[in-house]
Amino acid sequence: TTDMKGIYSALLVSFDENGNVNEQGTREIIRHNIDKMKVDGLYVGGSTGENFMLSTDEKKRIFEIAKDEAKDEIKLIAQVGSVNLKEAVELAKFTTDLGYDAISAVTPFYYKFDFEEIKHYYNTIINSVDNRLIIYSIPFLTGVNMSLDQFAELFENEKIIGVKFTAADFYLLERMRKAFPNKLIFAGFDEMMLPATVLGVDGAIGSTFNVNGVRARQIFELAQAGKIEEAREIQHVTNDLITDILDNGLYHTIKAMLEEEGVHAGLCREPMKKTTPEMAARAKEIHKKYF
Ligand code: NGF
Repeated sequence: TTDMKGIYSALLVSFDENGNVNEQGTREIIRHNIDKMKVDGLYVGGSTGENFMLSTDEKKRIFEIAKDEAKDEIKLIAQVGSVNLKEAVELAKFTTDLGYDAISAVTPFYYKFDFEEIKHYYNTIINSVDNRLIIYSIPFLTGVNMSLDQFAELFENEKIIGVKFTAADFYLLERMRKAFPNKLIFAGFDEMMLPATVLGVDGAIGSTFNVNGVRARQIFELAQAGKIEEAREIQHVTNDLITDILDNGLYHTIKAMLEEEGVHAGLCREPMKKTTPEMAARAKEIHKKYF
């Protein structure tokens, strides 16, 4: 599992005026992440990829584009989770055949699934393929909170190698680090990367790394080297940036900032709104302020 450690951008997808995937724009976002942000990998099909608003065919096409553009230059993780378990299994097989280094799956959401159902979901997905799985835990969007004991039960399956931990519960994070020294833990909140790194995460997966990947790596590496004050200074600048981004609209603003760099990151998918001229103008100011 050590091969999977590092900094991953949660990949954005470029959509055109009609809400269709813009393949060329998406390829440019991928190249920008590899060539300029110097990420170790991409997390494809996550929240940032607007995945839960897409059809199965669209998801497959994006997985294909990412693999075709990145080849073996970086690591690729495919988020295949879906409340439609048959779709999740189909995508797990599809991305494993494409050569994805690992798959990931969000906890099943919307219905109040009990833990036995959640466990069945994960084991069904990963036991259908010859691959490894990273749990995607994001309680603030899914409403699913799992305990230390429940994570331990999921981790009994050796093919479940880690978790993307998008939560601010640092007590649980510390307990997980101690309990599972050999599982991979990825920090999911970019604004809390420094404390998460101090607690020993193996890497981070973030939306803002699509534009702020260089600072993100600095925070991660400085903190790992024990240079906490230097790391804190960069986290401060980063969080000024993230506050401005969140205030103007998360994915819209990151996409509009990428446009400032000549990357055709495009629009968001409905029901998300189209980026307004005001939002684009503000994104331009934010870009100028931090880069
Ligand atoms: O965008 C979200 C959810 N979370 C991302 C990150 O966890 C990636 C995080 O970077 C992710 O969840 C995914 O794409 O699957 C935040 O955007 C960032 O910390 C700003 O709050 O809202």
